Amino acid sequence: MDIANRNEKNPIIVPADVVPSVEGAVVECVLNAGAFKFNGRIGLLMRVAERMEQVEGELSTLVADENSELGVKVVSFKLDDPKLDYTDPRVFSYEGVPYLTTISHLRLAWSDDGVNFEIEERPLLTGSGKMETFGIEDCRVTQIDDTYYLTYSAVSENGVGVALQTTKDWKTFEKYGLIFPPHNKDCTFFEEKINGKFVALHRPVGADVGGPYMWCSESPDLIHWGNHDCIARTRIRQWDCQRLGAGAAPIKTDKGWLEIYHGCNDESRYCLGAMLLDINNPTKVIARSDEPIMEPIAEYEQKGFFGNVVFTNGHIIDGDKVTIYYGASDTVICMATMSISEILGTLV
Ligand code: MAN
Repeated sequence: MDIANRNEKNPIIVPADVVPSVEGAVVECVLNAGAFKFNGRIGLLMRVAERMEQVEGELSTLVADENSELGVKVVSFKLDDPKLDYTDPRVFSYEGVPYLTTISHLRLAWSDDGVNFEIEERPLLTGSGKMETFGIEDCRVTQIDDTYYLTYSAVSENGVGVALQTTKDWKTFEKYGLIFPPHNKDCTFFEEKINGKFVALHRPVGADVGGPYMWCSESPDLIHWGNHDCIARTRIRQWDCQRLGAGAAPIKTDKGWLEIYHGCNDESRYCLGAMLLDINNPTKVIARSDEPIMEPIAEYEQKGFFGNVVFTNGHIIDGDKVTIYYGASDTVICMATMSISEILGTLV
């Protein structure tokens, strides 16, 4: 059952609102934003996906290149070249070498009311180094005391891993590099240490045996991660049968940690559901959504760059209300509110 109250202004941020980061680039998608509070304002750390204007008969994309003045270089292929494998609008390969169709960076937007956002003109963080040549994506922002922990997908020809940076002022950043190597994404920290350790949910992908399952790991120092435990797997014939991954930081409730997560079925339809984790031992799943709590039903959630997607990695809590910022159809940013007690009531 879809229990989301969609904002009447949806979509609240669209690609045309965002100034491209380099001349000649087109912002194709603005999506999957981390959300946080700073100095009394609401911040979104958005994923902005760009490529150059497409030429007929060709497919071109951008790859980070520290030697070029713009920081990116254009790579193009002829669409009728048999070595090109292009069936998914998000990814393609040429002679077996993988590429993304767009390159993403992270950009800030600020708001006083949580609905109307002012978007910064320049990227905040762009891919850098050999683990981020295809860009950085889908950042979760977790605040513990006065530090913000930014966990995001670092994408390159080496694979997709999880990188970490921290900041206190949104101006200076400390880089930790990859904390989980490929393939891994959908990583969020809990908003407090548990038993004295940082705790993260993340999503490695088991090859042959195993799959894209949700794991929980802990660390004393953000560098060394251990006590790895697989806490939730895909469920055959259900809405999350193909893959699943954590959204933003788990919400502390008197019933346990409430995690809003995404799941996808064999038709690549992305929905949101929830799971409840034990308050002292978050590797223990107490309850989980049988049915999605949000499904792609609005037109902007069904049609776009990659349709039939609702995906969240950012929310703001206010008492019983959770405001969910979500990417719709991998194209635009939307918002919806839900009652936390109502979500808890749907779990079995
Ligand atoms: C998947 C999708 C894309 C994303 C790549 C790399 O194909 O989630 O949107 O760009 O993975 O992370």
